[in-house]
Amino acid sequence: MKIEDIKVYVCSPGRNFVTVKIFTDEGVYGLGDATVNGRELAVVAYLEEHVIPCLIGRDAHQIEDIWQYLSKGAYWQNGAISMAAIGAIDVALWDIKGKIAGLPVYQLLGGKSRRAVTVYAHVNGSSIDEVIDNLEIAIKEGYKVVRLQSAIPSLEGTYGTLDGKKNYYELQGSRPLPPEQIWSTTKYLNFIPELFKRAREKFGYDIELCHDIHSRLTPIEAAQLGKMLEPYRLKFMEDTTTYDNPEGYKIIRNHTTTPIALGEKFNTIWDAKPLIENQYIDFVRTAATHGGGITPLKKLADFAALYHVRMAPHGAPDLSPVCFMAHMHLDLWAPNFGVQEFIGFGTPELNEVFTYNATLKEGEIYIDDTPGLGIEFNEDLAKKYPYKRSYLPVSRLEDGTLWNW
Ligand code: CS2
Ligand code: MG
Repeated sequence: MKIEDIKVYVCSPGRNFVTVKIFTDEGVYGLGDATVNGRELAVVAYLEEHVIPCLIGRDAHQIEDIWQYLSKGAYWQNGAISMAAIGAIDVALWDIKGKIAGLPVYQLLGGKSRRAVTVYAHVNGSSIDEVIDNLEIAIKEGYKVVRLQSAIPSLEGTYGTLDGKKNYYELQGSRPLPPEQIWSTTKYLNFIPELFKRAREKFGYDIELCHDIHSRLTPIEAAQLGKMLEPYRLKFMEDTTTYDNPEGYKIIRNHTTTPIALGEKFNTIWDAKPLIENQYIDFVRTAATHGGGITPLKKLADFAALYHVRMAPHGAPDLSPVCFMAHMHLDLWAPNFGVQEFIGFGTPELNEVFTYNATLKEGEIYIDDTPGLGIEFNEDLAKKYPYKRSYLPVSRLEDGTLWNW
C-alpha cells in the first residue's frame, strides 16, 4: 500500500488547526494533527517543503521505519515544529493501518485496559467564589477530576479575566500580536492555597483536584507551593517550573509529597527520560501531536510504567479533535493511564469540520469501534474558516521583566 499524496489543511473553526491527510493507492486515507499554537504555518512549510516530498511512494504500512526516517534521518532532530510534523504523519499512518485491519487503533496497541477514559474538566473563575460555584456545576455534571484555576486579586489578566471574563483560550484571532499579562509570584503564593482550602471545605476529598502553574515558579518556590497544598491532597500540580534543568524537579520532589505533572511541551521521550527515571514526576503530559505521534507515545507510556509514572496527556483546545481521538485510543490501551485533560467537545463550527463519535458520561469518555481513529475531516467546510494569525499571551513581572508562560 503506497502513499500516493499528502495534503495539509489550515483552518480556523474557532481557532487555528493544521490537519494532515495521507492518501494511499488503495483508496484508504488517514488523518493527523500538526497544530503548534501560534506557529501554525511553520509546521505547514516544514511538512510541504521537507517531509511530504520524501514520503510519496513509500509503503504506508511501515509506520516505525517512516518515523525513524523522518526523525533520525533528518539530521536536525527534535523541536516543536519538526516533531509536530512527524507526529501528524505518524498518527495518520496509524489511522490508515486501523482502517485496513478493520480495527480501532486501541486494538492495534494491545487492546483496552479499561472501559472508558476518565477526564479532568477545567474550572476557572475571576474569584474564589466564582471558581467554587463553577466547581459545583462540574461535580453535578459528573466529573470526578477537575482542574482549578483562579484569577489573583489585584493581578490583572490571569485565567478568566481577560477581555470581559474570557478565558485566554478564546483570545485566538482577536488580537494581531501577543497580549501581555502581569505576574507576581508573591501575590500568587499568598492567594492560591485558599482556593483549595475552600474547595475541600465545601466538597470534601472525593473529588480529585489538579492545578496548572504554567512554569512560573522557581524550583524552591514550587517546593513551597507543594508543601502549602499538601493538606488539600491534589491529584497533581502541573508545570510548576521549567523543565530545562531536570535537577530543579529534584528540589521540588525532596520537599513535598504533592504529586507532580509535567510534559505538555516535551517533544521526545528523551525530554522525559531523566524526570521519569529519577522519579521526579508522577504524571507525564506529552501529547501525540507535539511528542511525535502514537509511535513514541506508546514507548513513553511503557517506559514511564517502569517507574510508576502515569500518562495524563495534554488536552488543551489547541490540540485538534484528531489529536483528541489519538489520545482516546492511547488512553484506553495504556496500562499506566492516569487521567486525560478535556475542555469539552468545542464549538458548533469545530464539530462541523471534524466529526467523531465520543460520548461523555459521568466524567468518562466512551468511543465506538470504528476502524482507525474514528474521525472525519470535511475539507470543503474547513474552507469557510480561514487561518487567522494568532498568539498565546506573554507574561511579565510587575516591573516589566519578561517571565515564563
Ligand atoms: C495548558 C495549555 O492545558 C494546559 O494544561 O498548559 O492550555 C497551554 O497553555 C496551551 O496548550 C498552549 O498552547
Ligand atoms: Mg498545562
